[in-house]
Amino acid sequence: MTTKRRSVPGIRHYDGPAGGWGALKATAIAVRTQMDTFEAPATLLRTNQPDGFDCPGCAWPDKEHKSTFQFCENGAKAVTWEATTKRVTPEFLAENTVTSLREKSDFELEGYGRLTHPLVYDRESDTLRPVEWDAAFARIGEVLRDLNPDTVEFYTSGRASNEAAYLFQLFAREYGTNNFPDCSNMCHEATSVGLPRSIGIGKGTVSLEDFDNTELVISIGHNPGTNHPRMMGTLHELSRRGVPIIVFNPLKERALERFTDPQSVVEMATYSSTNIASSYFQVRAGGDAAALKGIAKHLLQLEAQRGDVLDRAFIDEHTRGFDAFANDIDATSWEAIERESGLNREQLGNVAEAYAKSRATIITYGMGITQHNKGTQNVRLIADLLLMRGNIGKPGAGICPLRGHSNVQGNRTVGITEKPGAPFLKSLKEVFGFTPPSRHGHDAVQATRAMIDGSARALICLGGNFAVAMPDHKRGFPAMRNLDLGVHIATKLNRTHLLVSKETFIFPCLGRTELDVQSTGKQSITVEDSMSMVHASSGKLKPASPQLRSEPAIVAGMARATLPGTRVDWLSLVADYDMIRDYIEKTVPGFDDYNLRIRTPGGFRMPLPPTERVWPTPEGKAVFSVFEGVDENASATGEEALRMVTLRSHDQYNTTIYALDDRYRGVFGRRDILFMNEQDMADRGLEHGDRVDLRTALPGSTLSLEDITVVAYDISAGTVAAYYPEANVLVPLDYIDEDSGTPSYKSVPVNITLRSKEIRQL
Ligand SMILES: Nc1nc2c(c(=O)[nH]1)N[C@H]1C(S)=C(S)[C@@H](COP(=O)(O)OP(=O)(O)OC[C@H]3O[C@@H](n4cnc5c(=O)[nH]c(N)nc54)[C@H](O)[C@@H]3O)O[C@H]1N2
Ligand SMILES: Nc1nc2c(c(=O)[nH]1)N[C@H]1C(S)=C(S)[C@@H](COP(=O)(O)OP(=O)(O)OC[C@H]3O[C@@H](n4cnc5c(=O)[nH]c(N)nc54)[C@H](O)[C@@H]3O)O[C@H]1N2
Ligand SMILES: [Mo]
Repeated sequence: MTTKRRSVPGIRHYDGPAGGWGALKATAIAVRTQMDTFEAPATLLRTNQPDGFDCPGCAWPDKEHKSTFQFCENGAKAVTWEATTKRVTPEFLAENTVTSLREKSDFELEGYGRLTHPLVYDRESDTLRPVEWDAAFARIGEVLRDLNPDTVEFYTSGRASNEAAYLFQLFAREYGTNNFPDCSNMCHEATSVGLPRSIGIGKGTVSLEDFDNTELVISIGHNPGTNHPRMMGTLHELSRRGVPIIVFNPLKERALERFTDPQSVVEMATYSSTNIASSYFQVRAGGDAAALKGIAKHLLQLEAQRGDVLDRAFIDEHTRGFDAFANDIDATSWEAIERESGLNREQLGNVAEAYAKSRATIITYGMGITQHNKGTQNVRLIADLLLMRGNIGKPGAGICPLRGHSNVQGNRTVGITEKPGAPFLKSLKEVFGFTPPSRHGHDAVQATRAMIDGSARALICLGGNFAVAMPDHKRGFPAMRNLDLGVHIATKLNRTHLLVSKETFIFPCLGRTELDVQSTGKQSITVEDSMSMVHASSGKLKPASPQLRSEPAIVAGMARATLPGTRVDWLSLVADYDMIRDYIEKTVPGFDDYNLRIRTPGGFRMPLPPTERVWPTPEGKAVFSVFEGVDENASATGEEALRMVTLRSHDQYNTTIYALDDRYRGVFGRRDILFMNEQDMADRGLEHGDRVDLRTALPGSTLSLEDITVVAYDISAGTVAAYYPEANVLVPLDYIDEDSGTPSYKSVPVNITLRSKEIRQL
């Protein structure tokens, strides 16, 4: 539909491909505004090189970590953001009260630059003041010793290294709790819960080589042009080889349509681009289960006609539960599938035909699948579809969850989990000599609930921006301020730090790009990427301030001050990270010869039994699931409700806002946007540029977001989209996937009311 539109400030149609010269220009701007231009080229060249540091941007792997510099605009932004020359000095903090800083936007807060000193909140002056490291540790120890360990929450954001995360869990478990809310709980928890039930392990099964051998990629609910830009090189190559790429996404995302590879001299020189998606299906938000069931249904019908579509031998030998799965698919009506997915039978049939033809298929997925109240079941349906044709454990095929933070998968591997298994606890006890608690702890939603009801008294954060990343700020923010103690290990100031508790400490830490020297010399840390490759990372830059300490050193400092009778030799561990890795090797399976193997370029792969068709499920087989019906759980109030998804812009890293543009979606200098389908707008009498209020359309909810501007966009009918974290105020805390606890950030029913026809001037 093309109606003539009013002009709205900051909104321009973006016609070009993704990538290309625009990406180079954006990188140059990031470097110019953040970094010492003298150091920038050398730093960027060390990203993801064998002797360099792991890019803090995303968890997409690198080809053997040996290739020459892989250009990635958003990787470069992540690096320049950390390697910025801007500083939050004690003078600055003396002049700006915490109350006044809370008035600033998230964008401004992080924009002040790197933290330089350990800080304590001084209530009298309402400022953050420098404090001596040891005095801070001693006070934290005193407070923690007085608290019941189960009233303390230990939050991890997925940028922490394996070494830091391992020490963090060791500290908390020796102290006495399994309260480990972590960013994974808001992200791929549905994968961590769903995949073990289906294939026995909560990780993806594909490697980069599988992409070289695949015949079909189905990409569901992720936006790689922004969030995993190095994946675009892979998709670009596949498309040029003629491998079909079928996309399911409610929004037309430019990078999934057309991409100019900045590594391609010819494309850059000729301003040409490559089409990425061979077919693009604008599924309704939350309609993926219906779509997947539609594909499975057509596949079963083809099998009935032809008999050669299912991999019968694989199903018989390697799986359980196929009949129940197939019966449910048979019983699901096309009418329900079409209604819920927003796609028709013919479209889904075409996907099934392409799938039936491919001898090796990969399905990739992201937050569009997991952040729903049937997220775990969505993940399992993807596995089911792959199992139908034996697409797990053979070259060129498999399941590929696109992880979030660069080491979120590694954090989980080394023990950041609120539900530790008995073997892990047993080995901790054997190796360290203390008895770790076995009662389950809190995940992110449970931790926030405990903070709200007052039963949690302290929050210790290894990175991240917990309060802002979580749903329902209206209840979450005051809960933070009600705590006895808040401790934040961070590189930059953010809103969670400023929601000061009775006592608050902020500890500035080294980032990935910086040199980490301990008493035995230079240290490397290790990380695990989305494809289970573990490798070393070593920063080279001079630290942002002489006061900075490494994350392992800070965790060890707190542990020593809290646990007078500790069984762990914290000082030796911090002196030489090889020793931390030796302990990881002794207590976590899969790290044999850890220190040796990370010294080979490219590192090593963690064990992935399903790739060899070994299924560590209780049944010893891969297990089909049954997704009852096709619907999300939500029963929206009101006929008119639309389903809101919350999105990342191109210029943001989670709650870190690099700049206010979202170039591929045609938004410049603002974020107060509601993307809307033109028919949905017309049905409600709304025009491009109208200002509206949103209300969460769930029974009993009073959540609202005021004054957001409607922008006509190519988005599926019934779906609207707004930016994260601004729209988190509309997400109820209890609106979660019950299986995994993941908040349903991608399917919040909302009602829209017109606020003003006047166009907001920027
Ligand atoms: N530059 C940059 N890189 C990042 C991040 C960042 O913020 N910035 N964040 C990191 C983290 S922690 C993560 S988890 C990943 C996130 O990476 P993604 O999974 O790509 O995350 P989102 O931006 O939330 O985008 C989800 C995509 O899903 C689509 N979508 C929404 N709802 C649905 C649905 O119901 N069905 C389908 N099929 N699609 C849907 C949206 O239109 C959008 O294109 O990226 C990581 N990398
Ligand atoms: N509505 C909505 N909400 C969401 C999502 C969504 O799609 N929609 N996505 C969810 C997802 S997938 C995730 S992963 C979470 C993200 O939640 P978090 O991981 O908690 O948030 P980040 O924004 O990544 O954290 C940014 C902060 O990390 C600190 N930091 C940066 N680098 C380092 C470092 O090297 N070390 C340390 N110690 N600190 C560092 C900086 O102080 C910075 O302010 O948000 C979730 N929230
Ligand atoms: Mo994430």
